[in-house]
Amino acid sequence: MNNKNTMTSTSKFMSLVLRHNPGRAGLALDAQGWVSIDALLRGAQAAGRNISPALLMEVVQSCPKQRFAISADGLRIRASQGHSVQIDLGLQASVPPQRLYHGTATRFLDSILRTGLDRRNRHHVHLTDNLATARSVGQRYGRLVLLEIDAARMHADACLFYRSDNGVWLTDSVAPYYLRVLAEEEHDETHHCP
Ligand code: HQG
Repeated sequence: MNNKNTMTSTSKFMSLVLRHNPGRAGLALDAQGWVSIDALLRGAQAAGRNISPALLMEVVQSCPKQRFAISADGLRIRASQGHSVQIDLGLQASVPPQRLYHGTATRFLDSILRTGLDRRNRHHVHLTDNLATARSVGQRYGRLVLLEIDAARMHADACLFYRSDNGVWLTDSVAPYYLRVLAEEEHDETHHCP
């Protein structure tokens, strides 16, 4: 069992390489974002990081968000979502739940309500069906504001949704008229009517 700091810093390094900067470990991702695990471990070593196969497997398996996926043959790895480099995860469009959520910071709110949610540096706007996840995502950037997205209406309007392997809902953008700011008393899942 590796210690928590080692696990967190390894996970961050793997996210950096597999989502944003494969060159950091001298790698190129294939068109679907996969890279050989051996090459990743060698590249990490060359970049001054000692990641053993056991540490890599522990990071993959214990990640609460299941950020990484291993190929069926066990030889390759990729990030399940969150990329800024151009790859095609090969996701099929899916029917979203009626409502989805996005947590963000109050300082972004004016801009979001004016122009909608856009994907910024990532491939997609990230949404969740889970208020607790939306809360923790939004809190990373400052004072939390929770947005509810009328996903049923977007779907009826032919907007496409994808669900990543680790359960994140992805879409290209969300126009302001599909958004509603949740009042603070709606922030708690247990008080929220379906
Ligand atoms: C905001 C984590 C102003 C948006 C999570 C967000 C997620 C706007 C920030 C994943 C805007 C982008 C992604 C607009 C969007 N004006 N601000 N028009 N449109 N924004 O980190 O969704 O831990 O790229 O609200 O679980 O926060 O990395 O996206 O605050 O799934 O695995 O611009 O990251 O996963 O921030 O988080 P991000 P996100 P991991």
